[in-house]
Amino acid sequence: MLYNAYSQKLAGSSRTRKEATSYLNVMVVGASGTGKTAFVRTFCERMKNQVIQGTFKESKPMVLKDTLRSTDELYSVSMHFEEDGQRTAFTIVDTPGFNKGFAMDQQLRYLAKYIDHQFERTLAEESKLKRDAKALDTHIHSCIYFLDVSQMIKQQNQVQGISDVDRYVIKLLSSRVNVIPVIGKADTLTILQREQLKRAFRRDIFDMHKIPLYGFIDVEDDDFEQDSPFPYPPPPEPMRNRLRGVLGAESLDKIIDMLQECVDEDDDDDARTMIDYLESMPLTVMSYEEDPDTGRPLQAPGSTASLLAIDDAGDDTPYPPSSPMSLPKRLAASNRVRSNSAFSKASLSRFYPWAVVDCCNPDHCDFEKLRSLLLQSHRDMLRIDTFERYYEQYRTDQLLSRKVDKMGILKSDEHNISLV
Ligand SMILES: Nc1nc2c(ncn2[C@@H]2O[C@H](COP(=O)(O)OP(=O)(O)O)[C@@H](O)[C@H]2O)c(=O)[nH]1
Ligand SMILES: [Mg+2]
Repeated sequence: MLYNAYSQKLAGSSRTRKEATSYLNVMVVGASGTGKTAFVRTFCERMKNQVIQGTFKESKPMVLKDTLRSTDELYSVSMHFEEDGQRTAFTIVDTPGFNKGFAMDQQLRYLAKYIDHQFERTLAEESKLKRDAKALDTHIHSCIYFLDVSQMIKQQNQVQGISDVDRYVIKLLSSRVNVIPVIGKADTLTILQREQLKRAFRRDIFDMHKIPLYGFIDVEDDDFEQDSPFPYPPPPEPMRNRLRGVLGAESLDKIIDMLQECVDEDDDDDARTMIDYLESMPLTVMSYEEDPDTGRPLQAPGSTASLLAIDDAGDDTPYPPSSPMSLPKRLAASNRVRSNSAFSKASLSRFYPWAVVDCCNPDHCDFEKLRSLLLQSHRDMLRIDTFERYYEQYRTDQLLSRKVDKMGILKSDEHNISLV
């Protein structure tokens, strides 16, 4: 084990004050227009009050301060913050959206190289006689993959499985990094559509293609039915708070069964955390609506108190759909809905004539779930997995290929000598 993140027990209690910072690097990938950059901006906006002063750094100036633009090159935003006594040095890397065809292959190769390059830095550091105890952990611990929902919802609103492109990319990335798939722009989807998309995705990934993304465990078929003296499968058993089959993928049910055993027998917290994730994956997220002039989160005018005053004043004059209403007036109208709801302190929102949807409200989408997954519940698992699974694999491959190269050189030297 190496420096910084690895020289201590990754999630151990033996940290000294100086070593208490954990590194977490996350990359955002997916097709163009799926909401990646808007998500990065929303994430940064959400975290800004927790960021330790002076630690917020963008690799490209103005990416967060300007209005939303299309992403033409990879950039990162880094910050240090503290949550529940845990200090995290967090970096989020945004990438250009995929184009179709030849360019996509090039983009993918570039991403794979970028991820490998971080492993190479560790390998080079490990090989030094005198290692740098302060070397940073730059591994990409997780890739948040934005599914191309436009390719999953076909005519007549029929939900299909994931697109070939998404499947191809997720498979490729899963050989290098922990892929966490998400569905962006959740505000544009009904509850039924979200459920259908989730089920279709799980069926494709877990049952049909068995792609080893984050949380996937290749559970051997225990052939219960074949061993059973009864000709029929057992009746569906209740699993935690749901029935078998609800998630839409048999293999996923089996993985959860196995994890549940770990919870029941060993009170395994990691298994419990993983079940919580698997039961709601792919998570749904959305991003705040921007002020078109400044790029800042759009806010309904007035405070909650004044909005309540509007309600109290009984100002509920109905606006005919065609009546021209200024943006502030429309927002105020939307906010009347909000002021009556339990979640009245929304600030990262999208405003519709019938409702205000809030990125951070768990009833509206899984944004907060994803945030706490990354920064708290799964943070150490992601780091350990990256090191023990992906880095070790990279290291073994590299050392083997170097050995083969060396043998090739020796062989050609022998050949040259015999020619002399
Ligand atoms: N309705 C809705 N639109 C969004 C959301 N996130 C992004 N958008 C819009 O989708 C378009 C593409 O977003 P962008 O973040 O640039 O996508 P990227 O190419 O994946 O980075 C922009 O017009 C955004 O305003 C969202 O959560 N809901
Ligand atoms: Mg973008």
